[in-house]
Amino acid sequence: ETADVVILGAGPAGLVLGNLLQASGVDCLVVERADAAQVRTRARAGFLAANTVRILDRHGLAEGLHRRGREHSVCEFRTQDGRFRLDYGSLGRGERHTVYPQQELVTDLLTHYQDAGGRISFRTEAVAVVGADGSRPEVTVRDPDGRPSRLSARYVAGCDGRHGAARRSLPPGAVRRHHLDHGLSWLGLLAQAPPSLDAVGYAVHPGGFAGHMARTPEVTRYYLQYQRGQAADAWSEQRIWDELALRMGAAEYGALHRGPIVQRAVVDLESDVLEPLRYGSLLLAGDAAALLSPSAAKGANLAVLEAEILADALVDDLAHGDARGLERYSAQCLPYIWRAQEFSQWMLRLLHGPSGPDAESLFHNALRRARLESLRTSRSQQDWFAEHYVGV
Ligand code: RFL
Repeated sequence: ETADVVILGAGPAGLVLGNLLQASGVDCLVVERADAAQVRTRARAGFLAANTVRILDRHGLAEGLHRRGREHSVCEFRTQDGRFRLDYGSLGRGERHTVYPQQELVTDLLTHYQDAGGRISFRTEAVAVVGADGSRPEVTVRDPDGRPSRLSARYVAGCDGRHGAARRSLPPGAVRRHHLDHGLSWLGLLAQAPPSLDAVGYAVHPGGFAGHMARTPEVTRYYLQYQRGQAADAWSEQRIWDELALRMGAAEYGALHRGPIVQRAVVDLESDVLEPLRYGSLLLAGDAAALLSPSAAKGANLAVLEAEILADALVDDLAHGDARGLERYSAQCLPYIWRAQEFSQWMLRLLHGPSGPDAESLFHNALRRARLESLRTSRSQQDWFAEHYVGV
């Protein structure tokens, strides 16, 4: 089989790219390892930035999120010094989040793509990209029966995440990987329970960070800072709820709405950026291009932004013979990625402190307290926060 653009991965990056290419008449094929049902139900992100919604609007891909998503604009910090709220929707640029579960966005994108005649092969795993240094790259794949075959393309878009075939196919030294392991882990939870507060909740507690994020009226995401290496099922549901209640100050601020934990996964907090985001005819977008710690909810938003930039560049080249957009692609995306990394890192340091009783830990914790205090009291700090929190 052949296509002008073979897209690896049907996540937000791959499906936005597929939709935009399809709408411009560029011949493309999406190759996805999982089956369609898995793609439609994988719960992950949920907070879409205003710019992400503008991009999806521009291409007629936002109908579902306008119908079923909910606007969100308040976050609450809970610390040993008390709690405070930031109505970030009326600070900074006055932008809000749209809360829309990622699997619903992916489902909308997939439906739209297939209705427009877009081609996608599910249960087909990309094994490697070969010949990316030339003008006729190929993707070796294993079809649903495990049979190997080859797809040839003019360009391959690596949208297959951090463990995908695109990253694995980069020859040593071709691309630089900037990498930071934050040494922290979160237990990410989905609870079958309504949200416990009408805000994003960030609890900074001596026992560790805890987070609360609305998803739908029936399902809420929580995070608990968790010991690195500990199995996801090490804690009972009772222990999880008790720990969430403790760190979030439920005794003082109101009980949490408890319910069955329907999903749990350990996330080791790591960040990386590949530079450049291109190796010959292989282009990277989304988590394949850069991994962000989930502290500031930037990953899915960057994926959509990069997919739009990449689609424009590919259309310019394939439909109009103008390769300048592709030459600029990496340099155009990297400043957005690094700014998102910087803010995510700032959030991480706001939310976590070293736990030891040694002088250095105490110093860092005092700094963190000062940082929170300045966020609570300084209008210019709040404007800065709001601008970066909702922006990409
Ligand atoms: P995805 O969504 O991981 O999609 C990649 C797709 O590629 C497929 N694949 C392959 N297909 C063929 N051959 C192979 N060899 C393949 N290897 C992989 C996979 O099956 C999959 O379908 O990447 P994409 O499109 O780059 O999108 C990135 C986002 O999904 C990611 O950044 C966010 O989910 C990160 N993230 C969050 N981002 C936000 O903006 N806001 C949030 O609130 C937020 N919360 C989160 C998150 C990520 C989380 N996890 C699980 C890492 C919460 C969590 C718990």
